[in-house]
Amino acid sequence: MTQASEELIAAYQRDGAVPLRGVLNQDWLERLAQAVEDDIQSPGPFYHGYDSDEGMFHGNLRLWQHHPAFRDICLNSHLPELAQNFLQSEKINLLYDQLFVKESKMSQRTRWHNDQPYWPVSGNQVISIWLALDKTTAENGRVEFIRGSHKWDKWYQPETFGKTEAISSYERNPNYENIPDIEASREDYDIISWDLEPGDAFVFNAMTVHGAGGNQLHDRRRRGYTVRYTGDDVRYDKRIGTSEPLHNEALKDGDVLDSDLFPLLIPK
Ligand SMILES: O=C(O)CCC(=O)C(=O)O
Repeated sequence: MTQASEELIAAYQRDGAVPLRGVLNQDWLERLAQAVEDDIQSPGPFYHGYDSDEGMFHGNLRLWQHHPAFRDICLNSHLPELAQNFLQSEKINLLYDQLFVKESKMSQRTRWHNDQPYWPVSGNQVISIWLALDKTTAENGRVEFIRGSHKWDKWYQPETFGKTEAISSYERNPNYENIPDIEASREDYDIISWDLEPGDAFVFNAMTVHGAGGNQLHDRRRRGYTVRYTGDDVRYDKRIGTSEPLHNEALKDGDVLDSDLFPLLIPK
């Protein structure tokens, strides 16, 4: 799959999230599955997982800098072209990649949030491709989205993920607001999601509000691997409260992203 249909691109623009089928072939699935095991055995410096009564979670980011398979899928696969399709952009930069492994019986939710408040970038052309490495359903924690929330222009205060979710290690940004308790009043929101087969993906805008259930199953993992790309209108913007691992000493506010940390992929 290297091209998205016009209907799907229109749905992405309207709803802020769409499913994309058959993004990874068997070869990619096997390479990424091995890369995930390698990272679990020997995680890179941005590991943020935990093992608790609620089960085991393995999270990590900027994996492309440490493993050839992650590097290849981010830089040299059909994904940059897919991102270009959805963003209708002349250029594409890699922002970063991130791994979310919910092992079986990992009951912790991924709390509701939108992504761009975490990231030191401004602009509308910021996209994530969340790749399912396992069959992903409501039972093992598929990602859910609020339809159209990318157009709310709501900047929600970043908080730490995981067990200690009440404790924020992100600096408070006075221009951000706290996210409402969406889980407590789900019926008030237009929540959308889709079951995915291994190799399918969710494609979503960085301002789309999303979250995910825990993995209730005892016999299936939920390995999700997200690659994030940016387009023409994106500039560096190191706002208060953004994620330190994405701060880039080579850039100042207002710069285009082209740099070692955010490589320009299209045009080559
Ligand atoms: O996989 C998850 O549980 C969360 C994914 C997510 O928030 C993301 O990719 O931005």
